[in-house]
Amino acid sequence: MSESKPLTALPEWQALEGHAARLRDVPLRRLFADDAGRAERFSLEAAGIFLDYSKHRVDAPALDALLAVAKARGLAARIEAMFTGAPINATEGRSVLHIALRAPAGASILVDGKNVVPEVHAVLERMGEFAERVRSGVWTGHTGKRIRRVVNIGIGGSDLGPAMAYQALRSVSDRALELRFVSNIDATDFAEAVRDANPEDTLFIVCSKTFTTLETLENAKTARAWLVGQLGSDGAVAKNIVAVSTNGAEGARLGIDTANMFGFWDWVGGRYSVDSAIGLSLMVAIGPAGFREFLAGFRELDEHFRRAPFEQNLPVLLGVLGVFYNNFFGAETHAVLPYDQYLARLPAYLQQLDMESNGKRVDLAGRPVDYQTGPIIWGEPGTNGQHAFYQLIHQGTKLIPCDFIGFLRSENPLGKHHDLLMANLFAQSEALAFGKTAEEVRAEGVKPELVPHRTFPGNRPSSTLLLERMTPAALGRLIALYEHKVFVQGTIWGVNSFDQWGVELGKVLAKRIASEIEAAAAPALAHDGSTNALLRRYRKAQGRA
Ligand code: G6Q
Repeated sequence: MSESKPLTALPEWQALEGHAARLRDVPLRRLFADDAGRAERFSLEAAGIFLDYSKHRVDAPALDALLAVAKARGLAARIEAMFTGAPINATEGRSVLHIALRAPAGASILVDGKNVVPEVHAVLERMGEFAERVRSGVWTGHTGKRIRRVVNIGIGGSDLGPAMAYQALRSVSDRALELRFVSNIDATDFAEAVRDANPEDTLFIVCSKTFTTLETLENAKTARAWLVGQLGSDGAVAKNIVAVSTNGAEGARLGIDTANMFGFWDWVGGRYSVDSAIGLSLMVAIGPAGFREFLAGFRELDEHFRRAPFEQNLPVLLGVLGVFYNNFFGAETHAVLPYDQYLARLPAYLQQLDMESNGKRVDLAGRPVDYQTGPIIWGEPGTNGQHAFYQLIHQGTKLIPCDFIGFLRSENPLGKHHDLLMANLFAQSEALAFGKTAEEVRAEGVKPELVPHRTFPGNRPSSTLLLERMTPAALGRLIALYEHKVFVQGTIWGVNSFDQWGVELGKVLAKRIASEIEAAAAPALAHDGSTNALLRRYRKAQGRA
């Protein structure tokens, strides 16, 4: 594990304080007024994404200083280490190779001396065959009925990716098939997903990397019981349930035919797995060709990230800008604001990707950090957010850097909708950056006592990301962009972005408490007073001693 110098001891890091101090009171209005070419200079088009980062509180020297930190933290070497399969997930002794999931067939990426790319393509091939059979009606349920509903059972990384991507790609999905997603241990999730379903034409895809996750195992058992109960035969399991896992043996214990299991590898983190077999439900929805296009989008961004110089590198720029606000401007959160209804679940997906990756308090050497790490990620699609929480972003006391994401063309070009949608996006980033001065408000004839209320300070930074259309390739590019941005930030903060011990503790404690709740005789409770009392109250309500 890295024994490198602590981040705050680096002169490059210390230099950022000076840049932040210099820029803290410089309005974006001034930065634009002083530099007619700013919008052009601080924008970039690569891998199908146009990024305007001119509405950020940086100038050329500050940006150089931020990139110098990335260099000093060995970002270039770390990118190479990831792409070549080095075990950079040090706390779990694993490679981090989501990039191998979209590598071209002829590529070679070695893990322990073995090229993993042929296996990746072999699984993709099997997934493709299966997806085609379901889509064409060759694969039927136990009673011979064509599949009409696919229910993905999984949680966290085995749910959020396919759920977000299915919604994002509805316009290219087979409308004769409906996908549902069951993740929560709350039975309501399962009950509502099957309430109006016909078991004969319902296919469950159980997704679990480990096949040990409480929620998924319980939901899978319930699905099995529902199918067998409704169809009156154990035989239904083989045709109406398939599984995706790295742990085939556990899947088999549930009665799932190993022939209907799709594998992946421990070098794919859950939150980085939407482009592995975890995306099987998505592939059924959009077809193997659509899924290949999705992977091609990731690949384009991967190539860009690996090859482009830092000053023209989309994930690097977004990463360092985020670090600047997070560590030198006291920004605690970062908003993701997609101006596309199809991307409604993107903020939730990025919440996991970012917060589970960089929500860490020790560095790679195990030292507690003395600086802020990952921000809180949140957001909603525009324009809805404008009528809800944007008020705080405009006039509140907190600095919230924003990502505005828009598409040049709509998948549903109806009347003036798209022009109005985009007008709102551009208006918001403009208003946030430039605000409205008290003089401007007064000049509108506003009563003096209302002037402070109607003044907008501006200087609220944002990136604008524009893509051509909401296609599978565009979605792949966007996801890869954020994956690599998280990587850049994790590298600068020196944390392991690829473990999640914080999730594990909850899993272990819940298992222990579940057995105490279920015990027939009153268990000896040895928790804290609060937890003991809550458990007793709950047991009493269930009629247990
Ligand atoms: C993701 C996390 C976590 C994981 C779920 C489901 O990076 O590890 O969200 O994906 O806990 O785990 P399984 O796929 O093993 O069921």
